[in-house]
Amino acid sequence: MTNTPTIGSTSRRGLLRAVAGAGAAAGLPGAAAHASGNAENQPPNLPEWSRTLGPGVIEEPYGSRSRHETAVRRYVPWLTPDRISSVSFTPLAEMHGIITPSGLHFERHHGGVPDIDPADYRLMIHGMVERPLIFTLEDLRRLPSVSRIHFIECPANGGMEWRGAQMSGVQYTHGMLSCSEWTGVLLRVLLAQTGLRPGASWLLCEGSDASHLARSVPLAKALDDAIVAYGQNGEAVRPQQGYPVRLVLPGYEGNMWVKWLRRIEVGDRPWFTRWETRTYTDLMPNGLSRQFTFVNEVNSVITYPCPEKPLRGKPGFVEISGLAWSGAGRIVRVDVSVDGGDTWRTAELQEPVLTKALTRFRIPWEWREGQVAYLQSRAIDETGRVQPTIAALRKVRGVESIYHKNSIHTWLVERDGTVVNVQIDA
Ligand SMILES: Nc1nc2c(c(=O)[nH]1)N[C@H]1C(S)=C(S)[C@@H](COP(=O)(O)O)O[C@H]1N2
Ligand SMILES: [Mo]
Repeated sequence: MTNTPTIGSTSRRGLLRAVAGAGAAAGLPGAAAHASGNAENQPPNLPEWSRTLGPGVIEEPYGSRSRHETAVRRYVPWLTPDRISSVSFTPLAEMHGIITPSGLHFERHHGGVPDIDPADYRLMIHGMVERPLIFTLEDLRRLPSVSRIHFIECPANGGMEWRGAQMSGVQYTHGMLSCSEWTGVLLRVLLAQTGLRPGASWLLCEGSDASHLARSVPLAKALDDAIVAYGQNGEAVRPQQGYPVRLVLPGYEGNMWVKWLRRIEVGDRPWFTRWETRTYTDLMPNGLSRQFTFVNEVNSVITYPCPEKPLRGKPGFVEISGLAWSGAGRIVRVDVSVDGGDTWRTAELQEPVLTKALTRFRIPWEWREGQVAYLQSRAIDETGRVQPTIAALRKVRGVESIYHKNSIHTWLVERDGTVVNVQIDA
């Protein structure tokens, strides 16, 4: 700060500052950059970090992000009280593109994270099969593999908002949502090895963590696109995501993606485990519970602007951006409204647009000084499903539910650019 830069004279600095000042008057982007940080490190000066040698490569065998990014975190202390039932949220407002970095993947553990030595790992497939088999991790890795990009969403995402807007950020309203490239063996390849006995129609998939989470999966899904995955974003699946092996059920609710997968039993009917009788059911207005809501239906949310990323009173050009997804297939269209759903414009979908994967959308907007806006996005998937309004969803589902809330979300942009979570009840 006090040392004078050796390159870039004071007079040249003065000149360029003046030009930048003119830019600010003309409303050029970047003109405001001088307002923050240490001016000594900013053009036309050579920054301090360019005048000494940085650390080399040997100190860090496994890379980490910039120390200036450590505020971007999934762990939310006030929402993660204990080990037995813990949860963390992906900070969606900070995400670029469609891939969730593995260190920011949301977590949901019912019995904590087991520490599994891959040498001890076994996957047993038994029940109504011709040849019961036990696979080691090596066995799995010898088999033909696939790498596919899919989202996983806990169906409790937004579950606190059935009666009204509560959470003050997209991390809390939608952050039990992540998207990774998963690598592994298609489950149908394993079932081809064990063979299936006549009448086989359901699978029980069980985890080896202390919760022994177990879910009944229709055989048709297992033979379609289910993956027994050992890879996540180019490396081994993370411990929190099921190391060494998890089940990937593209488009199906997150709780069925069994982590630390130990056992697959083939049968001819669902098992009605406590996870599918007591837990993951949807209480309907008539008092009955809907069971086996497998697919996460079409959904979307705007991630910029949002409560964590307000407009801070700076009027002008804004690229509205967000994420859309559907457990039923590809996203084909996303419409965006800035007036609470009175008028809509169609957003651009960013390539790649993949089936059962997060899809990023973008649309330009001019935010006028002091303009109050109600931002909404409405996604449509290739099966023709359209994201419902919260009022339409409540009409069918009531307000007693927790799971599978996929209604259109509203962010209120206030006159000063602050962004607030609200609901429009019509
Ligand atoms: N074995 C096991 N599998 C599990 C769970 C668990 O607690 N144990 N949690 C489930 C739930 S409720 C969800 S939403 C997802 C979360 O996956 P993630 O932690 O990789 O995000 O894993 C599912 N699979
Ligand atoms: Mo979940």
